[in-house]
Amino acid sequence: MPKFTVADIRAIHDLPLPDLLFRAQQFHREHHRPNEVQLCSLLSIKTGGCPEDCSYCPQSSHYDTGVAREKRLAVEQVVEAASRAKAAGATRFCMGSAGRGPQNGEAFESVLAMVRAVRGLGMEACITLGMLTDEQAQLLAEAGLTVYNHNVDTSREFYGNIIKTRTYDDRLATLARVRKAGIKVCSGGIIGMGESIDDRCAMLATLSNLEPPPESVPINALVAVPGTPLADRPPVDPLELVRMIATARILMPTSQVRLSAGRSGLSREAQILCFLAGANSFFFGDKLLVTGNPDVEADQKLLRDAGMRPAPPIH
Ligand code: SAM
Ligand code: DTB
Ligand code: SF4
Repeated sequence: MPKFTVADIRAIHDLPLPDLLFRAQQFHREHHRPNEVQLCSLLSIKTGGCPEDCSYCPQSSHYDTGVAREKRLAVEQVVEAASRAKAAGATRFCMGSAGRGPQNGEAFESVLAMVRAVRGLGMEACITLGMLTDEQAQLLAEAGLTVYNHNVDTSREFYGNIIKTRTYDDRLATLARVRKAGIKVCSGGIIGMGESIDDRCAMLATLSNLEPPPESVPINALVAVPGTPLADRPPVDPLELVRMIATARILMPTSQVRLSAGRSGLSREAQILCFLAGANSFFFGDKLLVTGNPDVEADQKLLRDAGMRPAPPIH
């Protein structure tokens, strides 16, 4: 028996917004510090030329988006970026690599060295490399990886409309391997791709019924990139993002819920509603993987004006 059915989740999601926010706040205040947000820094360690066909992704080689294929960064470049991020207040460093999954050999050794180096700086290390084998998950665990990001992205039913080169079960199998290796799980999804509200609730059902649920749940609003099949999707209504975050907070009270891609299109007020709804982290820095993010100065001012502060490192 699943803990939550899609109908249970839909009933929460559709509550009057004041009731939804109040319930989310109750869970949020019980398990988290409501005036703190964790600052995460994101770096693309290998950009572009990806063989997968994810319809939202500017890095897929199936679409002409102007994102060039680049060489993998050197370990020193990653250390430099992580040190800068740490000095600016980030406590988690997230590395993203375009591709279906990592190749064994020199490239994977270099990724392991990046993980060790980030951990050596005293930061949480997160990485997203696509599908993993058991052995790769084990090696990442041994290198000290804190958490692996692998999003389910949407509902099982809608998934085939967005990605044809792999299945929902492939995604779940990698998440199970990560768990088995003893690495924490970061998994969430994207709204604004043309999915229904029931698809969003079904995605939250998949995540919240995992045992245990992911420790970290990124909620992305689609960044519609010219050249991708989703280029013409209208922007997400910020109140729909607020509902999604609040529902995730209620279903997964102890997880970090992350306000991820799509902040550039949000007003300061909408972002503060997301924090009230239970988001307790965002990406800090002028760039996501290849698209833009709000300026660091603007984010610092937002936190100051709201009387909020960056969360200290968790040990
Ligand atoms: N290749 C790896 C994979 O697919 O697992 C890792 C990199 S991929 C860019 C990581 C996640 O970023 C995707 O699963 C998706 O949820 C999110 N993402 C990518 N492009 C996006 C976009 N245009 N808007 C919002 N989220 C996006
Ligand atoms: C996640 O859920 N969002 C981040 C991270 N995990 C790797 C990626 C967002 C990418 C946004 C579009 C881009 O810049 O490529
Ligand atoms: Fe490749 Fe990941 Fe982009 Fe999909 S989301 S095209 S797997 S980089």
